[in-house]
Order: sequence, then structure tokens, then C-alpha cells
Amino acid sequence: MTSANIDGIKRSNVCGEGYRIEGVLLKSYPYSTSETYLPYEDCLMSFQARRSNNQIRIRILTLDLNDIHAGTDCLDSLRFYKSVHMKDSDKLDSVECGQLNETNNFSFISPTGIVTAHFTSDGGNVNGLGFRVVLTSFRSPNKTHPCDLNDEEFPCENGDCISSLLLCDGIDHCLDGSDESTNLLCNSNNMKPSKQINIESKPSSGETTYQQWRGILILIFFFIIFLVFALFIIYFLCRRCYYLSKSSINSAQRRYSTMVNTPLNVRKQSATTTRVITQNSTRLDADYNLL
Ligand SMILES: [Ca+2]
Ligand SMILES: [Ca+2]
Repeated sequence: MTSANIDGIKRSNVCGEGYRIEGVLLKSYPYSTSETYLPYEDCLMSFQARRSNNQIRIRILTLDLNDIHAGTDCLDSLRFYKSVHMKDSDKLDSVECGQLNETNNFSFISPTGIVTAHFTSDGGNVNGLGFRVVLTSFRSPNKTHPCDLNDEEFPCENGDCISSLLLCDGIDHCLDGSDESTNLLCNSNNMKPSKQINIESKPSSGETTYQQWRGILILIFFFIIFLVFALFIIYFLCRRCYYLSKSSINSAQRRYSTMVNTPLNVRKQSATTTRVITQNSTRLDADYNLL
């Protein structure tokens, strides 16, 4: 995974880290139209609104996690909490797996200004493209505290205040598109890339070594099973061949022994029988001569 700047924070591995944000795009890694998310993910990261008294809006652009047991149990999931703890009482009401797209306009708010995202996938099926989620720090202005242009706040048309750093980056942070208005605000000269994070659980070297050794041991186990099975088959075939060969030899020996041990008078009787036939034939010939 490549590193990137998140509000000035240089990162090489986003999991397990905390960030102060104005806005950010979270993506599973890799996210493309052809590649799926990765198995064995367990990525936890926390965000806090950079400005005090701000909330954070979570908007799911795309959710595509479809490893679901019995239609309800998310084996791969994306969960959000309103604190740095993962207590059930802090869990935000969201869609944790399945499918959503931008047309669903699914969004919810962390009122504390803190969001913890937890992405997990088991080692089983990887079914889906993952997710893209926009986090936006914002506040609702009031008469005594309107959006402050001098403090780099931008007034959305719907009344919310967001950071002016989020203008013209291709992502609708206001929810009404006013921060991306190409008629009044944005043009080809001031468009800028959005701040993004790829969520990827980079396994520690210990975990990698463990997984490698586990794979090797599984291969050795199946190889031994195959070897034992092959040896058993070979042993069975050899044993069968041995008995067949031994049976053939014994049969030949019995025939030879029978022939050798046959009394001469029997063998003579056999010859006599032949002679009788010859005699009969002669007699027939003789009878023929009589006709
Ligand atoms: Ca899975
Ligand atoms: Ca924007």
C-alpha cells in the first residue's frame, strides 16, 4: 500500500491509527471495478473532527460485502462507532454488509465528532468489491456562530458549514453538491484530488510468518495423507500380485507334480485308450472296406 497525506499526517499503514480530519474518503483495499477486497482483514481506525463542536457525517457511496451467513450474519463487515471504543452502546446504526450504492443516499451522523471504523473479513469467501465511504466534518451554524469564511469554513446551500479545503475535490461533502458546483465554484483550474485512505490491514511480520507456517503445515499434512494412501495402494497391489504369482506357481507345480507322480499303469492306460481309438479307426476303415 502506498502512503498518502491525510490532513498533513504521513502514513504508511492506516490501521490502528487515529486522525484528525476535515473530510476523507475511506476505501477498502484494493478498490476497483474488477478487484475484490482482501481476506483476513481486521482494520480499526479512528477519526476526530479537526474543529471543535463539529459532528462527522458518514456517507456510504458504495458497499459491496456479500459474504453473509444465513442471509443475516455478516462474515465480512464494516462497522462504525461514535467513540474510540468498540462498545455495542457506541455502535452507530448502519448497514454493515450487503450492497448499497450512491443512489441509496445512505448516510448517518456521529454526534460526538469521533468515528471509529472497523473493517473485518474472515478467511472464507471474498465476495464483493468492498466499499467507499465519505467522512465529513461539519456543523450546523446558528445566529451567534455562522459559517466563518475567515476560518476557512464554507457555507453549503443546505446551511451546513464544512471546511473550504473540501471544495472542488470531486466529492459531494455538503450532500447538496454545492461544494462541487461547476457553475459557480469549481473549474478545471481549481479542481484538486480528494483526500483518501485505503483501508488495508497490513499483517504484522509475526502474523505473516504464522500464516505462512500454517499454510506449509497444511500442505505437509495433506502430502503425508496422500503418501500414506499411495503406499497403501501400492502395498495392496503388490500383495495381490504376489499371491496371484504364488498361486500360478503352485498351480504349475501341482500340474508338474501330478504328471510326474502319475503311475505308469495310468499313463499306460491312457496310451491304451489312444490305441483303442486307433483300433476303432482301423476297424472303421475295415468296415468301410467291407461296404
Ligand atoms: Ca469472507
Ligand atoms: Ca467536496
